[in-house]
Parts: sequence; C-alpha cells; structure tokens
Amino acid sequence: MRIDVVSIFPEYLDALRLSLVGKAIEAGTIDLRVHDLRAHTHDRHRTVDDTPYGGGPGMVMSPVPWGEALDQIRESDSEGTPRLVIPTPSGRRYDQTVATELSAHPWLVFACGRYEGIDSRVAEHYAAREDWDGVAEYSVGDYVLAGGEAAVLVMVESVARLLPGVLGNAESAQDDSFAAGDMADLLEGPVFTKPPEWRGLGIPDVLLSGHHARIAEWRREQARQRTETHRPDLLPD
Ligand code: JDN
Repeated sequence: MRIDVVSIFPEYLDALRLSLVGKAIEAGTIDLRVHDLRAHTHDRHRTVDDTPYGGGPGMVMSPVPWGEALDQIRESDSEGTPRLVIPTPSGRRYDQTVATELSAHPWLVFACGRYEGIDSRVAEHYAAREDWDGVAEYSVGDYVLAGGEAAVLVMVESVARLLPGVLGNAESAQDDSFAAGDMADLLEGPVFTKPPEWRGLGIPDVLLSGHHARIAEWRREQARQRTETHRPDLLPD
C-alpha cells in the first residue's frame, strides 16, 4: 500500500517510522511518503493560510498550495488512483469498519489541515476528479485537535496492522476490541501475566485452572461487564 501525507509539520509523522508501522515500511508492505505543504508556496513568508470569507475567527488553509501538492503526488504515479483522506472534526466518525475499508485501497493520500481547516473547494475538486478515487472526511473522536496530524497517526497505524503480513500470529487482529470474531462488539476484559502475586494481588483462580472452556466463559463475562461499564451503547437492549 502506498501512503502519502501532506502537512506543514512533516516531522510530526516521523513517529510512523517506529514500531509496527516502521517495520511494515522496512518490509516494503507500506510505501510512506511525507510531504511539506510549504514546498508548494511561492511567497517570501511561505504562506499557507488566509482570512475566512464571511468573517469569523481564525484562518483557513488556502486551496492553492493544496492543489499544487496533491496534483504533484497524483502525477508521481501514472498507474494507480489515489483516495484523498481528510481528517476533520466535521467528518464521519472513524472506527474499525472504516479502518478495514481503507486497508483495501492500494493508495491513500492524507491531507493534514491546521487552523480552522482547509478551504472546502479542495475536497469538492478532488471528489470530482476522475483520476482520483474519491474523497473521505473522518473525525477520530468527539474532541478537537489542533490539526490533522495526530488523527493521521491514528488512522495509518490502525490501517497498517490490518495489512497482510504486518501482524504476527501472536498478535492477531481477529480478537481485538471492535474486531470481528467470537468476542465481536465487546471490549476486551482484564489480562494478567507473571508474577502470580504482585503487591498483594493474585490471579483469578479460573485462569490457573487449565479448564479452557471455563476460561473462555469467564473471559466472555468479564468482557460483557467491562462493556456494560464503559460502553453500554455497544450492548443490545
Ligand atoms: O480531528 B480533529 O480534531 C482535527 C482538528 C483540526 C483539523 C483536522 C482534524 N484541522 C484543523 C483542526
């Protein structure tokens, strides 16, 4: 999968070169290319923002450098068709279903906004371009960030771990909270490892019993209780 990210803080995306996503890059599973939006400005101050039409607080990102940056990315490969992904608090909620959808695309381009966001004509333009595979706007949660970079870290990591060969067997994506499978739609319950006693706290007897069916049933009940406490919206009435 090819992933391009455009930002005025390209160093913010350096974290993607660590750990799991970093290994996927080194293995060639992900081709990550990070671009500085300011490379597509032409004035002395490398300006990327301007005042909002209609008035109001803050500044809006100009469509001009965005158009240049995105067109240059598009022109770097005459074969594929990129999908444009824009993090924004006004987008569709990003969840595991969206991550799975994105993981099926061979080429994603993430546009990181700052300030009050990117001039809306950018999304409108690339949605109408036949040489692009559409545009999607996502919110990673009901809170407001200062820009799209942290949201892109979330989205790229959640997509990367779904790609074939990225996760080892030991850390299968199948039984995570929010993934499909036996514990579908339940949060994960508590987990334990050695030592068997730590600061006066032991391990639930059932986990030491060796009764696999009872362990599975206990875990299911713990998951249900955890979900009832933290995410009752996920349980059926
Ligand atoms: O997801 B966010 O809270 C978010 C905030 C901003 C953004 C993109 C995403 N661009 C400017 C603020």
